[in-house]
Amino acid sequence: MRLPYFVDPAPSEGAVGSRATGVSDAPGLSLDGHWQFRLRPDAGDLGDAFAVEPFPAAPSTDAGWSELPVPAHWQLHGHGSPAYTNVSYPFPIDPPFVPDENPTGEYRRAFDLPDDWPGLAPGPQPGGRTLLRFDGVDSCYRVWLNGVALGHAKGSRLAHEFEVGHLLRPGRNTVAVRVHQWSSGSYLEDQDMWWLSGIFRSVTLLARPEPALDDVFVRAGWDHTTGAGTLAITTCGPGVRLDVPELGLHDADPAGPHVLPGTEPWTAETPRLYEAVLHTDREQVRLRVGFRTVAVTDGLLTVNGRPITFRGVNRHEWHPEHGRALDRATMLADVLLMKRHNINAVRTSHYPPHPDFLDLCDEYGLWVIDECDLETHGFEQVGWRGNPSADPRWRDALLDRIQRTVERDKNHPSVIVWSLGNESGTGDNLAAMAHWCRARDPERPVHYEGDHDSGYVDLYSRMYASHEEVDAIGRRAEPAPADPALDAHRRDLPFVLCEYAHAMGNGPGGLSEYQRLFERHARVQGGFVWEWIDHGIARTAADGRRWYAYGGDFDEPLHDGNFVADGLLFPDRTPSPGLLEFAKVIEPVRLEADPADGSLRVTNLHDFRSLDHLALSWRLEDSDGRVLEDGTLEVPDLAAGQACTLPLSAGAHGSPVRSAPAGSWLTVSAVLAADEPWADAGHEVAWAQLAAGQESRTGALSPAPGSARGGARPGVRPTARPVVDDAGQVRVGPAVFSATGALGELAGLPVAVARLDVWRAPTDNDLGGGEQSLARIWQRAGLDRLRHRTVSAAIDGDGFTVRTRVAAAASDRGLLTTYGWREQDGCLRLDLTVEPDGDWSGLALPRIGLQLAVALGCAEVGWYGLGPGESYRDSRAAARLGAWSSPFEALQTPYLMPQENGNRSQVRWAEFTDAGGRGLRVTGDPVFDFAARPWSGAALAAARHPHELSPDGLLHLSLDLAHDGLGSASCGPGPLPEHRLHPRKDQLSLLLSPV
Ligand code: IPT
Repeated sequence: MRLPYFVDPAPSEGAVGSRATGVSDAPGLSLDGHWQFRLRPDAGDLGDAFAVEPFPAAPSTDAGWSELPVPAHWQLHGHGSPAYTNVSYPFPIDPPFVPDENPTGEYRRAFDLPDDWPGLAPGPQPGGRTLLRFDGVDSCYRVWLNGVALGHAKGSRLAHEFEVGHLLRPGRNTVAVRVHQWSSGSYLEDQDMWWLSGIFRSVTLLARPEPALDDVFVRAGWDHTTGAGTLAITTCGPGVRLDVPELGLHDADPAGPHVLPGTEPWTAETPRLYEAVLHTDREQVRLRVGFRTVAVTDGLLTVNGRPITFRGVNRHEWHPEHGRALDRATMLADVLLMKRHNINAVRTSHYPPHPDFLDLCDEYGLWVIDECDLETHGFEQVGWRGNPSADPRWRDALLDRIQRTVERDKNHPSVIVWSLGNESGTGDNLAAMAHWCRARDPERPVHYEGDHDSGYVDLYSRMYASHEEVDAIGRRAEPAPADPALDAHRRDLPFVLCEYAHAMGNGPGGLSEYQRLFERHARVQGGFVWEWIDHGIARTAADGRRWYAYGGDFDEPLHDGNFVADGLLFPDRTPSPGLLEFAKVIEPVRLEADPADGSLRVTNLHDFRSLDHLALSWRLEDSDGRVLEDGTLEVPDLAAGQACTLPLSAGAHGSPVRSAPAGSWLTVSAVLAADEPWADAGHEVAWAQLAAGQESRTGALSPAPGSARGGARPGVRPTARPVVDDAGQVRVGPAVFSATGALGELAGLPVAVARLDVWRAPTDNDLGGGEQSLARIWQRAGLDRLRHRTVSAAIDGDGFTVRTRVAAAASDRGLLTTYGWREQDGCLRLDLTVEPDGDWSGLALPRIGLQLAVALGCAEVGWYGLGPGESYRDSRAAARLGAWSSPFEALQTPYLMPQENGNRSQVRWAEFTDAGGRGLRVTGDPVFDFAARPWSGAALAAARHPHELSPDGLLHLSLDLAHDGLGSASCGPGPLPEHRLHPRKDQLSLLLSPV
């Protein structure tokens, strides 16, 4: 029995061969807009009537019709609901079959063909074909024109064209499309993303003259030994001519090859494009040609003869309202955000993007690994039994997918690597895809991470490898595959991390350490952070607040929760702290100021570009952020990869580093000297800071004492001793304690909580790894449910000393805590000592600090320390020293799943004030970390979405000695050993005073 087309693994029927898209002057008609639509619950015997019968001009609601925009996903327009799974198929693994419950959307619309459409009107227009083009339909669809079935197709993110010229008539025509949510194609489209259906990219009618420039293949290389470009364009027939005016080519034979001395090469750093026109008597096609040669040479991936380093991201297409139906403005926003954050590469995980995105990558300059629309990850859950990658029945489908990818995108200079797909196990069909790729386009390497031994690929690729493993690979010391021939082949390949640093929630930590490995080992040619953007779906709460849904928010029976929210951008494209950290870590210029001799080391980390597009400036600020001195530095003439040292002397005062006042800080900044297409002059590309001044010998990034606003300084006034008042309360400076040591009032503010805390609301990374996760380990140790036992509370000379033992139920392990409270210069001083008691071996703490909750309607926070954004010990490169202020709410980072956030590090002092400017000041001796929230850590941990949190009237402060690292264990390694917070005897010293 013949399988229904949507179940048959065969790719498509009736569609013409795939081809590259160029900008043709032949007529086209967009069919985007409002279509009539109805959703049917299954794909059973539906018949052709909806497409064949004349249909009313307006949708007839009685038959279930309504309007739906094209392009769009029907689930985002009230028909059915989105569903999210990562690896699991949301239907039984029964290939190629899909359940009877198969939501099927029927689309139809009428359109009026322009009177002068070629082939229709009488007169001189030549005839030719007309193609009906679909740029993306999820997941399988059948097409009718004027009631005549044309064929069907699968491959959601791939283009298909159907020949319709013979069916068109003057005036009104109709087109109808039936789209099935589930098909055999769904087995090949198990990417980690929302299941969203429908016609989500454009539909266009394209006149194709005769002869037509239907497909062209531009090969534009660049010879780094001669500086000549080579241009050879394959076209579909004779009579095609080529103009590239800038290169002196007029009416040339496109086939060439044309050797063009003095051509400027295309690179992601210098995206030089040449306008070219191909023409026949009937058609002109505009192309933008970028000359570059990609090769794997001596074990390195090179472009134009030089090795490159990917500072990349994995990009899914996402918009919080439109899903994967992106407009050009959104694509441009992505490209600009990437360029402005020093990103130079994109892996189009895990399907070819909208074609406009690649045009933008060509234009603005991004290296692209263009990935085929293929993932069969769910078969892993059944031991890869039945995996289409290894089953001959699916070979045509897999080959069709890579062919449609390569054919569509082959003329983009930005595309330098083809990727066969993602997480599809391994098998002969993948190998066949690789062979086809190489035969069709020998000039681009082939990538596929799932080929662990790299037998049929040209790059050795791994995902989420630990720093240690990357280091071993960098040294070519990785374990060998069983087959020595494969080992020899793989050991000679360049290495990339196609995914690393899982940007889920707070994190990733450890980016700097990865970057150092990329710089240390030539073989390690960088990587692609997972991933670019959180795929949250915009929703509005009853109170009007906007929030972002993730898996489970649509009552899906099977889902993977917030694993879909793991990007460097929030869904509305606000950069997360992770993106700011990444931008800093991957700066293409490294500035390192040396306090010892007042010099600046400048390293040009570009792969191609000199520094002549940058301007260098410096600024000396005092500890209140006042600029004491500033100036510019001459930009050194450094070729890519070179470094030099500059003296930092400035102005009449000589070297700002050595002569500056104590507590001052120097910031050196590299900015764009002139406008670039992707950012204006003045945009900061790189910066460095260091402690200046006589007292700062180390230059370590920690604020020194000396701020005018720093409040108390030790030893200015004699200390007032604690007194016991009539009520038996102990008064210490601005504080009132109970006789048993509980702080009840501080600076006139009622205190609800003031005690040691070591817990944090688990981050996604703390939760990663299931039973092995840090959060589970901490929970098993009871760190989230510590009990406090007061051992003693006594006035002790100048101070009031409270000793407690802090421990969890059912455990004999504890923390001996001493709160040394005393008055100092009108402030309350706390020396908090913590000492582990019992067996803590192998256990790290989430944090150590004072939890302080006071009744203050906090409105504004100011501090001197690292900022302005949050920072953690293994994600702190982007934080700079300064005097910062922020509205209280803005200190919260709205991770889609609420979790620990907002920590400010290395803080000398902080002020928390209400609308009237009154409140609390905290000064560190020397420094502390803080987070300030309008809700408790427990409330933060319990909420599933940010809008569920409401202020409880208290200011909750975490005043911390330290935090555990963040790591990237939501998918990948946890914090590095040096970033773990193992308990040991430690002390935190703070001064608390009224503002
Ligand atoms: C990896 C996937 O390739 C990617 O699509 C995404 O799901 C990522 O994980 C996690 O967010 S695969 C995983 C088994 C490492």
